[in-house]
Amino acid sequence: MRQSTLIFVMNPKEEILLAMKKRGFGEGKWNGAGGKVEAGETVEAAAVRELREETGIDVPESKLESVGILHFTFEGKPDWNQDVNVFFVRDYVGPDGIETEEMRPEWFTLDKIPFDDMWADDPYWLPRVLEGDKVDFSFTFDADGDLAEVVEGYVG
Ligand code: 8WW
Repeated sequence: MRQSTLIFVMNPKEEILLAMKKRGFGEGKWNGAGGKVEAGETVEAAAVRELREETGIDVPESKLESVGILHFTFEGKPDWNQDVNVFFVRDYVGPDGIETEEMRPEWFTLDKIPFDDMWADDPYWLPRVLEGDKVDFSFTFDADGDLAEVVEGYVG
């Protein structure tokens, strides 16, 4: 399965950095930074790279906290199938994210996360991760692109 990354930055005020995707996969949705792991690259190196490319925020790998894995199956679009490795960066202090060609970042308080303009699976797992859980979920989108099945795996 193709490996991808997804990175959420939190600041000391407990705000979360989301970015509006301006083009490509997930266009029109708020999300963390993220993208495909390239050949010869570790998942952590890919996470640091995507965060920098998409928001201008530069963190060392040591700041990445692995918070779970999401398995996505798209019944209409098997090319989109992927495993997404999710990371948090907590207590980030530094420059705010900047708008890039791909994304427009914005800080959100945790009670104002715009789930209506995010991927349909995000309400299943993002609140859990924000509570400190590690997650393992499998999500299936049907041929119409609607979320059709949710299976929670076991995280020891
Ligand atoms: N939150 N897919 C990561 C990514 C990977 C490859 C290219 C972006 C989803 C969230 N993120 C993603 S993909 C994010 C671009 C999702 C299905 N539901 N929810």
